[in-house]
Amino acid sequence: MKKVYVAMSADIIHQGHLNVLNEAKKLGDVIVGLHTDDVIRGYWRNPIMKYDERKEVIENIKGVVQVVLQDTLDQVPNLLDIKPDYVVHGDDWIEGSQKVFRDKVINAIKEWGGKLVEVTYTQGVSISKLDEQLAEIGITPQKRMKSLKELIYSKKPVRILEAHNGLTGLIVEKTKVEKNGKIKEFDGMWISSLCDSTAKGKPDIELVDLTSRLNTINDILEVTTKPIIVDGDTGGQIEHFVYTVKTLERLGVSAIIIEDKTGLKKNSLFGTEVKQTQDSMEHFSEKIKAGREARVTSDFMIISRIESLILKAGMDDAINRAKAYIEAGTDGIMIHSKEKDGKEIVEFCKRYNEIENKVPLVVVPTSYNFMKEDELVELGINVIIYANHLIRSAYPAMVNTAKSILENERSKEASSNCMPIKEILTLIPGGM
Ligand code: SPV
Ligand code: MG
Repeated sequence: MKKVYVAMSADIIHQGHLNVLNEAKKLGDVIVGLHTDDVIRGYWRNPIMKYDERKEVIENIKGVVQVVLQDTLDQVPNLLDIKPDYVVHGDDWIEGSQKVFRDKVINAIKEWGGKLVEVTYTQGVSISKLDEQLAEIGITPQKRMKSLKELIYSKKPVRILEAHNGLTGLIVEKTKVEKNGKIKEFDGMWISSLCDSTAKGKPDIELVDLTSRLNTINDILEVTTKPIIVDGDTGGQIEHFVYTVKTLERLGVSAIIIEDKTGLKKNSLFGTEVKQTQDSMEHFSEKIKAGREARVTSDFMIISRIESLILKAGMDDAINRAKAYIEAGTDGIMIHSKEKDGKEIVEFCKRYNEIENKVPLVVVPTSYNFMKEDELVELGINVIIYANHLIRSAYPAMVNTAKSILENERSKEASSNCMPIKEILTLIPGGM
């Protein structure tokens, strides 16, 4: 029998996969190169089914004689090993980001006279489409809550973007780009105190109360499935904080981040320009402990945000606080900095990595925005939060439109910067 090689992720099996495997079967014994969980994470997201589960499914498909592990997107290392007579693939890789892998395969199999057979792509079904359909079905609070921890312990970086209403939640949920053969998207949402307050026309001073914040959170929960991290400001009084933890956990929020400040909270990006007071290490540790005791499951994460660098209390203070908060049982540390050169973040990370019982590390690179995700991951950072970028980009666009209407005494000029009426009408499905 001839050997036929088919590479796939097979995360959700659909008729497109069966079509490719059926065509492969006609040519000989089918060997499936099954992508490892890391490969799937590398080009997209956490697989829904783990490698062993996917392997069991594929092994039981008629015509498949063997499943081998494929630990790179590139098939060539396995092909050199197996030297199949045929490689079978969908014809969707002739153009686009997967083309480089196709070229490599053609080059490699030439050596032993192997042939590439391309099967017509099954229109209307794809894993990303099925994924969207699954998202439309929705998610339970428990499943959503757990998903952040699962991501943090399996993927680097976990990429989070600010959302302050249902629409921005949908943007975070759905926006995807394809780059170098990888699908990039955000892993979850940050409900920023700054953006939530700004969207309500209020200052970021813990003025917008929990009930009002919960309205925003609920709007986002209703139309999305990705994990949510809530900016909990200082967490307030310990006696109040325990209730906040219970409420958020019950709703299916994945984490709350509280900052070690006390008194009237001002936004950290003001730094020392305004009066801001750091909480004592001991009192804040008590708050963390109380929050931990209040939650029902350990799936809900309580993350401690250190303000020592913002308030110029020094690197030693920041590191000592990290150790104390870890001791108090925090599930993660967020280190904040408003320096543009990123140097203090680099230094903090180096020292933080030496802490033996360290927990996942979160950053908000608003000021040191020149640093790329790879660089931050290299420093040991697990979660990157883009904390305010949707509202900051929307506001100037809206002001320009308002000004244009005033200046021109009509909306014609402004319309070129607006989305077409047809698009706004159909943006949210179900309106017709
Ligand atoms: C927020 O987004 O509200 C934050 C992050 O707390 S920062 O504005 O940088 O302090
Ligand atoms: Mg905030």
